[in-house]
Amino acid sequence: MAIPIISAEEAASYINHDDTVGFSGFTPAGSVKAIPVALGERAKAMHAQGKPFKIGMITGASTGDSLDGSLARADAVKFRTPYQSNADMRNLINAGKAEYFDSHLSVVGQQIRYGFLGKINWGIIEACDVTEQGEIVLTTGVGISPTVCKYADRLLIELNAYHPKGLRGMHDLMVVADPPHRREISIYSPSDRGGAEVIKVDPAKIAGIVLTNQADEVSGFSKTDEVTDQIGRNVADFLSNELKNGGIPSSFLPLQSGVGNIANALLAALGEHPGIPDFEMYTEVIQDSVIDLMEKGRVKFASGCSLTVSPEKLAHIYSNLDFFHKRILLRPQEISNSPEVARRLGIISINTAIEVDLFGNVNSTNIMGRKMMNGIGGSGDFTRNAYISVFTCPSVAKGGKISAFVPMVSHTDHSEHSVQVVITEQGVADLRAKSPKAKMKAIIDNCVHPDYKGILREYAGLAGDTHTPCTLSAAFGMHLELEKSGDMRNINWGECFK
Ligand code: 0RQ
Repeated sequence: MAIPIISAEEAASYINHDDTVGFSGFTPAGSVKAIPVALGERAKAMHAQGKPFKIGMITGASTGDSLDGSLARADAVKFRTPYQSNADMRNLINAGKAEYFDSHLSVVGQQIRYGFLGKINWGIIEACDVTEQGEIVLTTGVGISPTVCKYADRLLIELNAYHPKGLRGMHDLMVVADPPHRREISIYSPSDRGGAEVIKVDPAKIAGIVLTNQADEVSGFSKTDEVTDQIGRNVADFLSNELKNGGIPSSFLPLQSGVGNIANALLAALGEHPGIPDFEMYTEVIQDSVIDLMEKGRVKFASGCSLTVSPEKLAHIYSNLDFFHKRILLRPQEISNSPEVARRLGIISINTAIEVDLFGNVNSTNIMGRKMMNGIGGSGDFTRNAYISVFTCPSVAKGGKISAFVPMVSHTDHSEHSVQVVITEQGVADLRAKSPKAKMKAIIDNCVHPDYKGILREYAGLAGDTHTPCTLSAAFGMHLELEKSGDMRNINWGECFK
């Protein structure tokens, strides 16, 4: 039976108000593009007729503007999970117009299977190839696609000619069994394969194929600056010292690093550092910098969930597919971010904080404790299970008006029990085997911006001599000062400790 070729509009017409839809991709890589734009238009038309139209959106991680942007601008989102980074979606969420639940990325697949997210009516999946036998070859991002294909009632495929069919073989796909039948994931080094090259479904489940030819909506990175470059060098120096001191096995360990400019800068710094041997990555997002280091022989292998690279870099990969086939595997986020595998391999995790408190608790998600930025993403999957967990951030934000270091974080994503090392452009605070008071000293001495060292030392002196020095009336003093005067440097502790 041939699978019908349909238009994006026809595909969108199959989706009803209140449906829950699972989407392919991870970051803009592998996210669907044509159908969600048509879906946004359908929602607007329904709203114009006075009819409700909102869907539940389950994705791998963030997506491209065609998906998150189109549906947010059409006010077509009932709920959204697990991670987003689109400005319109963020505004919708922070305006209280879409229920957003932030989740560790490794658990999304199992939450679908356990039924925690309700029934999945539709799966919309981007592929570079679909056979009449129902074999689906994914593109640049895997995300939750294997589970969605298995658990959604029906599927719609965007067959995107932009991506070559030769991508087949770059994916390592599996859906793990659920308790009490789950067995170990048989990955003992980043390049081990445990699963299949394709997703296999009953072709009758596919309601239609929409033909597209569109690049992933990956935006480029802004140029690194002196601060991000210095953070990168500090991370590289720290890891090189650990190697010298025997804190890390001499063969080195697989690396996980987050996304964004800091991650890009620190990978470049690691690549340049003579004390860092050639290394492997067991991470979720493979960025441009990883590809550059692969070509220099510095990165030997990268296991990830997505190939989130600029269009130029992707074109380069596609014209050298044989080279990259041997060096890249893309896996479902349940596997790329697996706590079991992260702990077995002993990965070094490096993620970014929005704010950190004097004891090493990290806020990565909520500005001033209440406005959602992106979500926790995979940072918790790796941090909690790393051999060494590192958090990086610039020591100040907004031109110095905000200190990244505060007496108490306004929201906690990673607790002091999981955060081992904090690194800014100022230096490195190694929090391992330290009491809260010793952590406080290490952070103020090594990571805090000079403008805030005196301010935080004064707080520490006033906060009491308990196990975890803290005065509740003053713990959010710097946040309150920011709201009052727009600059944390104006804090007057005398008023807070009255
Ligand atoms: O805003 O650009 O308007 O000035 O927050 O900060 O320094 O540009 O950092 O883009 O790397 O994002 C934690 C959000 C950092 C990200 C976070 C302002 C600052 C700026 C962004 P402006 P930067 P980044 C792999 C792992 C969680 C998920 C994760 C993230 C903006 O890294 O989402 O780790 N992490 N996933 O000015 C107010 C503060 C602030 C502040 C910074 N204290 N108060 N604003 N900003 N600190 C990826 C996946 O899981 C897919």
